[in-house]
Amino acid sequence: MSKQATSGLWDGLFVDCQLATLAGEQGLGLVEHAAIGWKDGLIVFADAMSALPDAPQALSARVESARGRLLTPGLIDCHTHLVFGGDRAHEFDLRLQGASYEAIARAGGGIASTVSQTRTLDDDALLAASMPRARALIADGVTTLEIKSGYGLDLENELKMLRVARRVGEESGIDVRTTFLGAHAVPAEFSGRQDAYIDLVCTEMLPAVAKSGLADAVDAFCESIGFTPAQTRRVFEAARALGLPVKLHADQLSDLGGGALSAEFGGLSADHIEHTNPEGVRAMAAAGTVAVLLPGAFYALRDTQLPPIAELREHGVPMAVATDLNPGTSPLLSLRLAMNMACTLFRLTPEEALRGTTVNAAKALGLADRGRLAPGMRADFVIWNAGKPADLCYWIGGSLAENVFARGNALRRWPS
Ligand code: DI6
Ligand code: FE
Repeated sequence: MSKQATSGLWDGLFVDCQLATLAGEQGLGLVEHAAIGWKDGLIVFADAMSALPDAPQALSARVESARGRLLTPGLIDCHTHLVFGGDRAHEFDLRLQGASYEAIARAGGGIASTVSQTRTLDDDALLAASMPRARALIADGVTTLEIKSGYGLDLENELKMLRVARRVGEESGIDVRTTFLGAHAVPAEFSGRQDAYIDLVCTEMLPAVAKSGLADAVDAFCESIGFTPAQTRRVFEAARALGLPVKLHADQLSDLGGGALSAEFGGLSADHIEHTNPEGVRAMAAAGTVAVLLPGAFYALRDTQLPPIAELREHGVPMAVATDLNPGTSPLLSLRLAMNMACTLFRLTPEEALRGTTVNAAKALGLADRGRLAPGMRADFVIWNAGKPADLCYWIGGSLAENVFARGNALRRWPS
């Protein structure tokens, strides 16, 4: 066939599927006896087979039956610290012996320990350390991944982390969104000089990061062991002046008004929010700031303060779910397991958990071109060894993804 003759054909078509399109404002948008077709990395059809404009073989040279299996949008992990050196397994031991996360951090462990281990690695070594973690997430359905810096804490090492994060995307074939988290902790060389470090973040690091084009957003760790609301505000003002959107590690260990602070700056999200008060929830609702729930950290720290789920529902704040993959408080390598934990620990419904890793996670990253199965969206989708959406939350761990498509490219051989 000449190129001319094939140019109208779709690149691929699944028939006999059960689609969870997530296309509506609510619910899962289930379509049975459905088909999905794509071309040039975008979805061209996602609807009932009876609505196909022609016979499947006439629409695409590559057609496969999904034999009734479930297809969903590719999962979006909208909060990770996936790029880092070393690990902190010894802190796991210490916590089991009774030490608190805060006490370990104050004694020079915690984030500072990962900073030392990350600074020693060059770009290639840091990439090599990070890729297996990315592959683990992707193998069970992740097609968009947010990665934060924050273990470099000087310009050179923060830029290195952001470069490596971008390379994770290039090497793996999925989309990586990067976030500058220079205000994650005070580096040892600024010990006792928190404000001087924030000066550096605002006047030197942020402008250079913005100029590099390596960051899509800016985050801060607003916490008793992190930065104060006043310091966070300075970071947000500097980000705003540079045109970068913000998001926040908010109210995880204490109520510092982080939810409201993120909302005040039109934040994409406020993350953790276990201690966020009703005023903060209302501010988030008004600003359209997404609540990113991180049950992996809640679990690992054996936290007992639940995020204000009922209030978030009542005020219609969109809820996302992410792994918070990091070496200290959430060494969690499965977004589906985070969904299971969100149901079991936070009492989300499986439907809320799936909206939380698709359409609402896209919103938390400011992305309108994914998270749903509809014509014009990126052809990011997963075919699951499952027949219904609740299965994705029900099974604890393991891998259920049979194949993962990012921009129409299959992770595994396809057609199979
Ligand atoms: N995200 C973070 O950035 C901190 N906690 C969290 O949930 C600390 C991460 C770390 O301890 O390395
Ligand atoms: Fe985090």
